[in-house]
Amino acid sequence: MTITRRRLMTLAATVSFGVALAGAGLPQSAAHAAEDTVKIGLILPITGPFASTGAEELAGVRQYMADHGDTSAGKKIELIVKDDTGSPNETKRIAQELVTSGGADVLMGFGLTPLAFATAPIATQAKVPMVVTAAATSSITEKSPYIVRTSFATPQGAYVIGEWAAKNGINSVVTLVSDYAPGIEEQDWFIKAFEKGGGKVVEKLTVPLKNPDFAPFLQRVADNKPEAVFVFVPAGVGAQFMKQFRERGLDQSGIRLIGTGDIVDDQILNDIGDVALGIVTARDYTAAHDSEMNRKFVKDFEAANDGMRPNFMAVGGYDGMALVYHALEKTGGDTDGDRLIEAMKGMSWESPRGPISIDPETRDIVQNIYINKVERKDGQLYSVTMDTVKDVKDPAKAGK
Ligand code: VNL
Repeated sequence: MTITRRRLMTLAATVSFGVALAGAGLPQSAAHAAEDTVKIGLILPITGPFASTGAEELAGVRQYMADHGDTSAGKKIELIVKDDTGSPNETKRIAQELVTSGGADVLMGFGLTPLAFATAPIATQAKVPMVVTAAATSSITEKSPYIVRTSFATPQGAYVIGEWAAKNGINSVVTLVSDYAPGIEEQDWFIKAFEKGGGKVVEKLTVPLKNPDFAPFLQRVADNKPEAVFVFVPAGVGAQFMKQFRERGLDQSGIRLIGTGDIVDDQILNDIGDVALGIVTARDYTAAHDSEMNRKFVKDFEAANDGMRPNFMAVGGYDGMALVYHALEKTGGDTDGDRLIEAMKGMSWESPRGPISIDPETRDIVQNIYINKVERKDGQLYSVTMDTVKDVKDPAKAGK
């Protein structure tokens, strides 16, 4: 925003208005309502090992603004984009700066779980809504009453694919997951559902998150000869995993590959190539989702981003913006943190992934989970939906 004379005068008026109101014992939020700009501090890993997630998220946010304009409830939406490089200390430092000198009304983004964990106390202290559009560990939403999530909770997909595997003739599984909170949670919730359905887990493998060499772990999988291997690696890392999977001949071993959608995320699926054919995963979004809204979303997104296909991270960002726009409409443009959070609770809307809502008790997302199989469609690889489990609440919060 360029500081115009008018803007300076508005700011001065707002400040004195706020002080006067505080003195009169009236709510401070009126001061927020007087601002004509809503600042959204979007913190993402734009560079570093998880830059693919930053790129998808940012493009998703921008697509929402391209579709809906840059105002909501008469307020101009100003996006402040910051790169945390995927380092939790950076995320926290940037968030602190944004809510103090930066004047951010909303914090958004958070590409990985540790980045969201690090920032939660800032949201609480500043009473600023923190819209988590990527990071997926279940407990994130419990770390601050100001957190609302528009991505997914890892147990949603893990539980659904665990049930699916047990029901579809898979009896023995080795789990292989990235060794950090969402990976361990995926492993645990997959096992819970799979064992409940009568399946047996023969070995649990955890792989370092940073610079992973999958070879020794894939050797363990080959030695165990399970009927399937359940895999979780974060978005963007699947291509490297699949390369080693093929190099070690696991694609010829008869061991099936199952997981949550992260392993075959839509940005990298075509690069992975035919070795991905037949992989079955569970996730809240696939670019192949069959709806008019999604077909338009994919077409516009690809056109705006040099052919990059939207993945589940893009849709998390898109819906993060949708949530803020809708909440502002409900508060009449009031940016008071408590009012915005109240407005977000229970909100439901149509997303490119289908119908979604924010659980008013947990502030987490409730959504369909799609069981998808990688197929070739019009010359490209897609995760094509075979089955839908409707309105899935995070099983970790639903007493499962
Ligand atoms: C997380 C979960 C990150 C799933 C991911 O990709 C992902 C997380 C960066 O919560 O850290 O695909």
